[in-house]
Amino acid sequence: MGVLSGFPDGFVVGVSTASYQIEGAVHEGGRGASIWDTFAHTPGKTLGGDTGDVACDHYHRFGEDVELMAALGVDAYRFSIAWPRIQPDGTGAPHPDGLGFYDRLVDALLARGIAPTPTLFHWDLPQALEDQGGWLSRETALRFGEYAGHVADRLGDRVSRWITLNEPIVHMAQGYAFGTHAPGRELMLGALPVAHHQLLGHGLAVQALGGAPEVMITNNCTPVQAASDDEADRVAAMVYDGFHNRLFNDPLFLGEYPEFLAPGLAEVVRDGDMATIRTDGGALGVNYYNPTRVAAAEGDLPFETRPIEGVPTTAFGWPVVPSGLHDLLVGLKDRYPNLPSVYITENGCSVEDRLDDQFRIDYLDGHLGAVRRAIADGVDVRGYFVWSLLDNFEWAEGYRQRFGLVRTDFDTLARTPRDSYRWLQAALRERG
Ligand code: IFM
Repeated sequence: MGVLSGFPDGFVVGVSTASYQIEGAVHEGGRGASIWDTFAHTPGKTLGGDTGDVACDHYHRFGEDVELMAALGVDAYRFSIAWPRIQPDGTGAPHPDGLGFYDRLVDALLARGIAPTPTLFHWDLPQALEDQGGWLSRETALRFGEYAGHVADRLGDRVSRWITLNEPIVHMAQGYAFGTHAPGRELMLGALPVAHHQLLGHGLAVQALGGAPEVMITNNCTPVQAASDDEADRVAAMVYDGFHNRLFNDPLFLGEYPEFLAPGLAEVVRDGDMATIRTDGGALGVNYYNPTRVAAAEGDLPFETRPIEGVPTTAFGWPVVPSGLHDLLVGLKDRYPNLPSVYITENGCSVEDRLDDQFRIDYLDGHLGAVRRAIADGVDVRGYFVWSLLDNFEWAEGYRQRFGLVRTDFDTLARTPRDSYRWLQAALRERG
């Protein structure tokens, strides 16, 4: 059976990227500074001092990248829009050059039969908004709603599938709690308001997108296992699940925060917010990479992660557990009977720098199989996007971790398709 057989008609297969990770051209087209420009240029924050100044130079080479996708045969492309290109200071009239860039990208995709699937926020917040508190401030949620409106006004006639924010848990935890990502704040539990303000921004963006057929937030989800049957480890696993998964899914589908986290959010939640956040219909974007094994700990946080033994690991050291994706999807459906349709908006792996990447082929094959089984078990999964089209700037890890179906030479910026690209191309051709 072909890897793409057995999926429902219309199942979308796509590839995924993000603005700061691929675009470069950080001083062109009127773009303002983002928190990632600031962070990456701060000594010691990224591996080898790498920055996104040039990245894959997609800003200038997007035509070549669209041709790569067309030749691959994908149905859709998930990219992100850099907010500082649209509003250099995070507020006010949209910059025509910023809108113009994404307008041309959308037209180029449509001309090749590829459905544009933009994400409005993939972590590159305008620095000017961070200077006023960033996502710790309610104002940023309001500004996000306005920004979404500007983008919708320009692209809404041609884009029908939208993603509001990417992985709010990762942005909150790494950006505001631990300081390992921009904006580099180390507030630990003081970062919690960032969760609410991002979710509120999502709800306001849904309103601004005014009835677009498919609007979703993309949550990074992980099935959580307790490291042992001990009561303390089981409690630690529940707490971890609460922070990582339920904090961002419960408000969407249950209209409330997990009970143990609600008191920490009481000060920032205002009347009407939960109704703005709650989703009826729409869709959910899920990014899945691996399950997480958790044990009790004594420290600032009551849990710590432990390695998952006995499975292969990616170049990043992440465990490869395709069945975790099936279990995650079925678990979401069990917890939320009103779960809308789901898109796997990211799944993929970093592999050492080589063109014969059988490891990635096996990874994708296994995870697509897990999605197929979840559909057979009743989860309404409508699509699957590989992370990523190209090797790109992997945040604090710089350019070392390579996630691309296509290799990027970061000296010449030449793109070279890998074996995994050819494998997916053949599967898409066979599917027809
Ligand atoms: O590169 C990231 C992406 O920006 C968000 N999800 C996880 C990917 C791999 O770490």
